[in-house]
Amino acid sequence: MRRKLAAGNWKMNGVKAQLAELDNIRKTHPNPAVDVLICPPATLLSDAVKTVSGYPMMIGGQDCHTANSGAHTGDISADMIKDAGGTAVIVGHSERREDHGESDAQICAKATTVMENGLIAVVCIGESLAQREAGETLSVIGAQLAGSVPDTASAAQLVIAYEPIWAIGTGLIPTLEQIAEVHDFMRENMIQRFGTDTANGIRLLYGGSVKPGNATEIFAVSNVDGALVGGASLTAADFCPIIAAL
Ligand code: G2H
Repeated sequence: MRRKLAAGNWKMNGVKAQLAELDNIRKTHPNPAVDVLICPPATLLSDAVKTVSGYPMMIGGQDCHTANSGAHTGDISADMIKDAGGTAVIVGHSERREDHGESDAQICAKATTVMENGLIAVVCIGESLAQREAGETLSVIGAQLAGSVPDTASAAQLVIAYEPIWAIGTGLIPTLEQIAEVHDFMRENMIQRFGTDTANGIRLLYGGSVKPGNATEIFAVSNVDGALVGGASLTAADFCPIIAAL
């Protein structure tokens, strides 16, 4: 049985004062049956790990390099995230794909490094509005899964987040039927590639404008095992009801 996962992606938001909200999330974490992951900016990783120490919450990175160390100014490695106490890393978020031109092959290499370090890779995929309107959604998702998910993936170390680009931070969300179509497709794709046992253990998250007001209906969709939440993960007041909805 897959454990539900509520993952928060703080993006480039938060200085030390933001740790008070992490503490509030820790204190009011409403559902011990749900795994909770918060990915703060790298500057807060160590402090965030200390804040949740002893509590059933995970802290993770938002990106990493493909290498564990080296001459890569400004980058951070999976090894460093692990050393700081992180247990997961988001890779391939559409903002990384767009802002930094990351390709599926690079994302696959990053996910591989994350897994080799014993961490969970949260691999993000999703179509643009133009691709959806052109009827290309499932072919885009299929190509991104093939290109971004390593062959070495295991159920324990792989989470896939479906984040339609046009739903990110916009307040727009796909219809429940559209979410179901993509999530069912992703599950079947994973079954074809990794077999039923592994595929049925991989958690598939929906991401893009998840809020307390829409979480319950999204989480009722087949093959939705949780959410990757941006803006609404920044406060306990928003994030805890989302956790509770799982
Ligand atoms: C999608 C999501 C978090 P938001 O990027 O990954 O952000 O919930 O703000 O749309």
